[in-house]
Amino acid sequence: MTIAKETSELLSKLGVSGDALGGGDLIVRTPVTGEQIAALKQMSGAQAGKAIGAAHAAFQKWRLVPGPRRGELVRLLGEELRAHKAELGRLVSIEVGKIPSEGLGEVQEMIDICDFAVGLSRQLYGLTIATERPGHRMMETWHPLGVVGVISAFNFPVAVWSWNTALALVCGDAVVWKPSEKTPLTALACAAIFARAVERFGSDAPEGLLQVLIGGPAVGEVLVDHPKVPLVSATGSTRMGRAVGPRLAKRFARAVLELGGNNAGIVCPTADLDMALRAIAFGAMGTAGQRCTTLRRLFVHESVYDQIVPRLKKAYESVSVGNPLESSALVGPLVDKAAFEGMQKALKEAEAAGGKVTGGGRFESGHAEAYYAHPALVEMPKQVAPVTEETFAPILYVMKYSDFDTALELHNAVGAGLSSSIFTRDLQESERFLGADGSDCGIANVNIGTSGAEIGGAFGGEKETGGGRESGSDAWKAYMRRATNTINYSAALPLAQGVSFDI
Ligand code: UN1
Repeated sequence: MTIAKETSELLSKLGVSGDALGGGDLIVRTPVTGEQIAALKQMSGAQAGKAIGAAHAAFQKWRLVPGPRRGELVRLLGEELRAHKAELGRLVSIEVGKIPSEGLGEVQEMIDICDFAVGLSRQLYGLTIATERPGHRMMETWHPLGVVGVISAFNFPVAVWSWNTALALVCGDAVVWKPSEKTPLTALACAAIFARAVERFGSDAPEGLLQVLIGGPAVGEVLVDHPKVPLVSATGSTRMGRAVGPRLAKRFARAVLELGGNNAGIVCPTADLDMALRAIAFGAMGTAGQRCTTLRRLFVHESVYDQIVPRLKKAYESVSVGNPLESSALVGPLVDKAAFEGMQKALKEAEAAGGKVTGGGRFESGHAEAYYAHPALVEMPKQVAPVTEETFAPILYVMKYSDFDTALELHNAVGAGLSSSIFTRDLQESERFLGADGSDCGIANVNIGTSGAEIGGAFGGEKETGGGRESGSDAWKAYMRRATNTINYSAALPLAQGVSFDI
């Protein structure tokens, strides 16, 4: 069976009709072979505006449904995802090129956030605050915010949508989703799965709670500029964030930005090297280096450099690259030709700057339009470009250090600030790394790689990563508006701060 045929069968099982997959000019290709698997019709700006209007109408009803009842819809969504995990996971593998366990892992991440959000639907807590006035009570209330715009990237095409959507729904919001042009099919599948949850939920789920905008930057711009969208959560490159952030600021809309990462690890003298090796291999080569949390820079102490780097090189030379649908390879394809060319350009620059490259060449898959690369390990004499920039491909730059403070300084000396890790059994080093003058990233780990975060924590980073937080902890607060309420139940009207104003 061709991949195109399998794709349309999977989609039909998930509830997307074959008619939706043809007749348009948005060509969807699988990176696995490069072949076309769909040609979707794109939405016009006017259609996008209409969809946002429909979501806003749905929001006005949904905000009045009690939180725990809203949680029931997300519980059903989680059930549907459990029931369709295999099909959706496979579709992620086809559309992104992820190996099967990572395709399934992404759906598991969706299930996990649904579970989290169901619990949250009964815990949208506000504070009761001590008031300085007698006969008064002060509290805060969290209310639904409005239509939440979600802009997602190709590399986690469904999990990132679910982080935002599960929270937005229990918070009483509607969602308008602009998926990456590279991965619209998994978005259509999610919309069909969601529609089934809505159907089971019953009539108090208003029509139009989720809208999907299929198209390019033009429809994304309608979403970003629309006055009825008070929050846009956007995941993608720092370049995209630079375009989106100021437009949102201009109309005082909220932004949750999750942008580039240039994540680093430090391997200290006391590190468990076997553990570090495995964590580094997954962090740097997993998902073919196409996670925003991928490990891209490694600082290794001079006393262990010759023990771990040769082993790492061996792992790079022997790692299996190949078709994720037909083999048990650990590294699948890059998303497209541009990604492969970006990788080659960075490797050339690194070599020119004195880097010694292991791997990095094209893996011949037998498909001229598919771009597989052998992951590259580059020993660099120092941290200069291209090490300081994120290249969305499996390149790990390794640098030797002798002094912990210098390593920490270099660790933080890049634009992005998403994820970081240290491998050590020395308490002082680990605590320093986690401390106020340690890692400057939104995620800082000890004896764990940079990627593969659980949904329970807030996900996001500082500096050019954009500062947004999605997923767990109290990230939900961005999806609601807070009202501070002061209630006077006395017969007097005392003014705060001792002010008198007697008329
Ligand atoms: C992303 O690459 O945009 O921590 C998200 C991780 C995953 C999410 C990555 N849980 O690697």
